[in-house]
Amino acid sequence: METSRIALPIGTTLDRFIKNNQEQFQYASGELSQLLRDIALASKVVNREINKAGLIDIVGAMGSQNTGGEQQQKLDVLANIRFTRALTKGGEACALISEETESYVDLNNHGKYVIAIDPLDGSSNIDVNVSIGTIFSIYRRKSQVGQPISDRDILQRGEEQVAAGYILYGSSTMLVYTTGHGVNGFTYEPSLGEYFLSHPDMMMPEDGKIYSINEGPAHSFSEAVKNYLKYCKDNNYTARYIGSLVADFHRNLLKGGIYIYPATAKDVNGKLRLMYECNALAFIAEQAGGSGTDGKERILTLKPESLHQRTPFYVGSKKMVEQAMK
Ligand code: P6P
Repeated sequence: METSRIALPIGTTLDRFIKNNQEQFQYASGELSQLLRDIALASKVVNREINKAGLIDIVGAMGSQNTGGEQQQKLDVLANIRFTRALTKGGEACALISEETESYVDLNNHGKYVIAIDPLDGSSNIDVNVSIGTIFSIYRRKSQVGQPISDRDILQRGEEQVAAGYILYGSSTMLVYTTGHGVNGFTYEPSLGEYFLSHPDMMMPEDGKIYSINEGPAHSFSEAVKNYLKYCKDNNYTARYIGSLVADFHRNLLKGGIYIYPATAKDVNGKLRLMYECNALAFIAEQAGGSGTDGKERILTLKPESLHQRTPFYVGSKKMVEQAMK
């Protein structure tokens, strides 16, 4: 049961905001709050490493591959270590699903929450100094605390998320998250080591004129996608594609727009991952008045069959996603 929402002023610290948020939930006992703090702490460490990546030997590829056969960048692996360590020390998470690890990681059997995370998305942009991001989803475990983790804890639908967010390591570093009661954005002040509320109650414009898609493989797009792209061009929309999902999503959240990664000849189920990319951003989009689908269904209703499964992804302004679905 929620008590009355108190609108906190711009400049409120993330910690104060989380504490205030918790007080709205009569039975909240603080674990979710602590979990959000653990994620924020890890993001501060990753942010520091990203900002000096050019100066110390952590750019470039590891020479290894991740679960999807993609070249692991050194910062990918570092970010995964940082988040895994923060969540392990925090003790609130019982299991971690990560793009960087084949199976889920058992963390602490007494933790109440399951985290799905892409520690560093857009890693191909790291060496060219383009914005990159972390994406996370938080679920409540289904099994009893203390019991072994099972697939029913791990493979949950996006609509079961209790919280989701992203960190955008851009010209400024921002943390944007929702606990199902709206979306709020915090800007990081490195000299103080604090996130401050800068974008309260974020709402995605209902319509927009920006479309984000890699048209390289357009020859293999479905007729529906080709028709939608023609519609965008006939209506003089603007094409903006950074090649970093979090950066494209964040711009569309602020200005209105649609991001599409459809099925292609190379990625017949799309390239993006349901568990640790699409579910989180679809939850945020819906909380901000937008929508997220796989071209047919709401992303949040899709039943995951495996940890790293891919899905076509259409996310952004409600009217633009509806138009693309026609
Ligand atoms: P492409 C980055 O690898 C990523 O997962 C997203 O951040 C980005 O939007 C997309 O893939 C880029 O993929 O095929 O256009 O290079």
